[in-house]
Amino acid sequence: LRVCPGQRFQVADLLAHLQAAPVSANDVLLKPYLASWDELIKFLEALGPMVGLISQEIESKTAIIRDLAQKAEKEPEKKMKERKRTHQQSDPVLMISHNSSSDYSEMNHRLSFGYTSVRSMIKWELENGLVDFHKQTNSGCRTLLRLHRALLWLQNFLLELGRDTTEGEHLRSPSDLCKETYLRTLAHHHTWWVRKAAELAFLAMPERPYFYLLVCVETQAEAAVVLNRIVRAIEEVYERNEVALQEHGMLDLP
Ligand code: 1PW
Repeated sequence: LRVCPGQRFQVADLLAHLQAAPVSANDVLLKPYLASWDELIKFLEALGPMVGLISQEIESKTAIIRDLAQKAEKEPEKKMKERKRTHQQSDPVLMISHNSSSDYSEMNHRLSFGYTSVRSMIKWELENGLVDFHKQTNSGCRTLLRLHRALLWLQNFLLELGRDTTEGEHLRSPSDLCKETYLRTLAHHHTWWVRKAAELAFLAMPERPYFYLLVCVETQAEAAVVLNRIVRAIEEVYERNEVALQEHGMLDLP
């Protein structure tokens, strides 16, 4: 992946964050997940003032999860210290392993607390009664679900944009692809007014050459390679989150 000088959005950074997110067999680390969103927001902002305005909503969603994480940070540290103390008293073997900071069990303890990963967040919020299944709150879980739904739209859009059609075949405009994928995915979760605002934003979407510049390529074939790598990385993250949310009956949180 090429570096684009003087550009805020860097496709290599996006890919690095996306690839850093999957952890253990089925979990997603929240830090790189939210960092991926930071990069995706830069991408959206580059698409014009209307799209940028709408993507501010995404930014506020990432801020909600980061705030929750910050507030909960003290809590798990306290608990972990307690856990260490009890282990040290009862189990000399564990005591030794717990003294090494690179130890796996330490990492697993860390992973299972607070807002470290998607699954630890779900566990944490359920245990602390923070998830409301009947009315709207600002839980991390319902906020993640909003980001999750938006990610499916982005994944679909980038997939269509990266489709390398054989020569001579007509390439459809990003604006059309954006609208079509939006109606197929995220629009189902939006009110009439939000849908109209989104559709308005799509009208002002730039043409393909502009997208090529954004990901530092010159042809559709090159764009297809870059976009497919991004799409595959998004898919991995999306699938894991889909399963985690679904396992906890959280795909319809209000
Ligand atoms: C390329 C065209 C522009 C795309 C930019 C990103 C758009 C995706 C989000 C659109 C948000 C529009 C305004 C707010 C919508 C919220 O109602 C909705 N939020 C999301 C992220 O879908 C649901 O969140 P809520 O109201 O349940 O807190």
